[in-house]
Amino acid sequence: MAGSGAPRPTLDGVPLTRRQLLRATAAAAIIAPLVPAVAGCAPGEVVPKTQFGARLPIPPLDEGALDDGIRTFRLATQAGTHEFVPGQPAQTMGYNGAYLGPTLRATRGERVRVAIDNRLPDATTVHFHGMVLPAATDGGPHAMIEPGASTAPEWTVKQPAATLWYHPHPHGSTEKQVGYGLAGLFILDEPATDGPAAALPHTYGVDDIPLVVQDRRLDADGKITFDPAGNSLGTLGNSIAANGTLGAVLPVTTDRVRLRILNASAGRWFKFGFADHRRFHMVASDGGLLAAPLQLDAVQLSPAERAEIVVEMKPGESVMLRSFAPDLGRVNPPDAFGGGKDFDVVRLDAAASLAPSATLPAMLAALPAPADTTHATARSLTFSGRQINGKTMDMNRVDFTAAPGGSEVWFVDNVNAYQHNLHIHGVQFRLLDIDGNPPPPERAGWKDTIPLLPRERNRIAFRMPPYADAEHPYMYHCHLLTHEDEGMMGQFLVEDAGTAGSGAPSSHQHG
Ligand SMILES: [Cu+2]
Repeated sequence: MAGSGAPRPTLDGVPLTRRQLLRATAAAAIIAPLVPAVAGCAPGEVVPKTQFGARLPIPPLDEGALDDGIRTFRLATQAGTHEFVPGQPAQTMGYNGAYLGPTLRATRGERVRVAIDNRLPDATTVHFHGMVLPAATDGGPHAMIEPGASTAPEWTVKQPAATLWYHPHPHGSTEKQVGYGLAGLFILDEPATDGPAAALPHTYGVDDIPLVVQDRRLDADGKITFDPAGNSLGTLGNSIAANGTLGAVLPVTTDRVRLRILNASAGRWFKFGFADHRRFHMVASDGGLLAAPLQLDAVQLSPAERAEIVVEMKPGESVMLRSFAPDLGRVNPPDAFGGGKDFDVVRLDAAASLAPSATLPAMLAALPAPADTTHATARSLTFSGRQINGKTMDMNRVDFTAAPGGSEVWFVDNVNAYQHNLHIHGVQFRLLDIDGNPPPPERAGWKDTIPLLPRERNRIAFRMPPYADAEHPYMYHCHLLTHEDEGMMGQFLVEDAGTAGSGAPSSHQHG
């Protein structure tokens, strides 16, 4: 494509003839842009006729302010309007803006505080997804912030550099609040500036690009709608937004660009790759850097998972970041539950000349072997319907207690014919095997969320958070937001030996 200008536009992935192109361009000028029409669109079917051209917005970078040595961020939830389709404002929610939120950024070892004002008419929480922190600051469903109220959780960052995120977690209404736009990235850095990460593209918004990808279910007026009963997975959208924009284009000015991709959808699986099948390097999973750059032609993400990838570009070329039909294991037929479709996400347009980037380092991080499982506490979790181990979430029931820093091995079974996934609060874990087989290399690093494909058993290992608290539980749940809202969640307490028991979180008091 280089040398012949931009690639030929396509509709439904079929290259257009010059005559069709002229006709399509003329039509687009009249009804521009081609609006995804819901009428006649099967549940979960993405309408592919998005025109690409809008510049990809970059969420503002917020490094907070030092207040008595504490890196302090301010987030205000608010209602607003946002135009997914130009001229068609949709009601939305955002942090410090109408839709999505700033990218927060802090360094390992720092004390951080997030001062939150809830300016919504509804109660909310702010959960720090992937953060290793005390349960009382984690922003789970017990940490409700009433309309007009404020809170300011603080903790010390004690984990490797990673791309984490924050989002609401009010029990029963997480899908709506995330779906209306409450989500943002939380980037952690290492204090050393000479480690392998220094050789990765790291200039925010220039060669280090946040990419919050969501399927949106827009109606004919461009408004956000929900369809939790439309599919076993819950709501599947008909349009793909990147940082809140349909058909976005990223101008690339360096010969390597890093994409920090978050699947912030309620229920959709993505399998990200490039339309020309070029290979790229994955450098980080949910909880931090992989041991070494991993060459791939696609990486699949279930809701809430992240991947950092580095892709090389040539001057003047364009390439589409595409989601290919995901591999859904025993899903049958394979195009059920959001499978079977390719669709375009963001187009990367390289400038005519590109600034040189550093070569990727051969090694990225000292990734320790997964925790010793010999003396671990073993637990079994069976995911079925909207229940874990036959139980629906009860805010007043603690499902188990564990020792601070205790070694755990969990056997996690999905007995359904459709997908679930698993997220655990307050920890980063490692995937040991899937049905007894080693995990794919893209899931062999630090994880806080893993897909649970139909009738698969995933085995994971981790250490419990080091923070004892007999009152505030951590959550574990399916991150398909409809499933979570409908009760596919449980909770555990991390307590010192001697105080451990079972019962409602409120029944435990420090002695
Ligand atoms: Cu689920």
